[in-house]
Amino acid sequence: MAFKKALIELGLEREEAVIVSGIGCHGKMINYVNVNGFHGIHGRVLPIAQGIKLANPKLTVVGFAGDADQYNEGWSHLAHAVRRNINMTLIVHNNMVLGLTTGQATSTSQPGFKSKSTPFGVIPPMLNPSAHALVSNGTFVARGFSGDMLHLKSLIVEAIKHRGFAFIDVFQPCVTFNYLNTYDWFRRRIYKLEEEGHDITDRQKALEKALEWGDRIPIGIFYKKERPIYRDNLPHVKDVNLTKLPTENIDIASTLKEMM
Ligand SMILES: Cc1ncc(C[n+]2csc(CCOP(=O)(O)OP(=O)(O)O)c2C)c(N)n1
Ligand SMILES: [Mg+2]
Repeated sequence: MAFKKALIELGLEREEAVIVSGIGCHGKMINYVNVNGFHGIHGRVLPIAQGIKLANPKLTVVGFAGDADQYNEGWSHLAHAVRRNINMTLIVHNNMVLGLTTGQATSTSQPGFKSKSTPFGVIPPMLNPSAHALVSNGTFVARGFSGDMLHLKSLIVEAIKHRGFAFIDVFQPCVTFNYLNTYDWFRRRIYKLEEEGHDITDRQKALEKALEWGDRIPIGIFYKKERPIYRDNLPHVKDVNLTKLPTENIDIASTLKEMM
């Protein structure tokens, strides 16, 4: 709903947006929003979404991934997408559990979380995606909560408007399998960065805030910075829509032969 409201607020027409999802409960986004969609494979939302944006820069591209999807299988893609700074948005539905496969632990599950895959409780510490995006030179790093839909909508609007790679980690409690990190659990801890005068241009402070976890957990924009997008440094294709290039005179027979 937050995403739909963001699209309406931005006045984007259906054919101007493409969403890409991975595999998991979150992957159903493709079926819930009536824009162009590509249901990808597990962990590979970013390669697909970045490819679409590189091929056709006119499109607004938004990737939707799950926490296992992006922070387990797709973890390394995140750092490289963040530093590459292709102009797109990634929204991660972080329910801190593998939902679709019925309740195993992910890399953002809390230590001690007992699940089918961790009967004695999760042993290692959690990964911190927002801090990871900040140290990987992210230009837009934010965190939202699905229990505050209008706040989340405003984050999505700002993310899509940002010229560069925008990343939003969204706490989206799984009411079926995550008995620890529930809506109530988050509501008791969450506070908004903008209500405490956080300076979104201060990277050190952003990192300090991103590392905060326990009785108080911040949501909002941690950090925002303008930096040339990937395409700006490719003068020969900077303003070219690759999907419009002629293909009639290209002979790929020799390339195909190499692969035989
Ligand atoms: C390559 C590959 N490995 C494993 C799976 C099995 N699988 C299906 S969904 C899923 C992850 C679901 O967890 P998450 O990404 O957190 O999404 P959620 O269901 O919680 O939204 C996995 C591992 C798969 N489909 N493909
Ligand atoms: Mg999940």
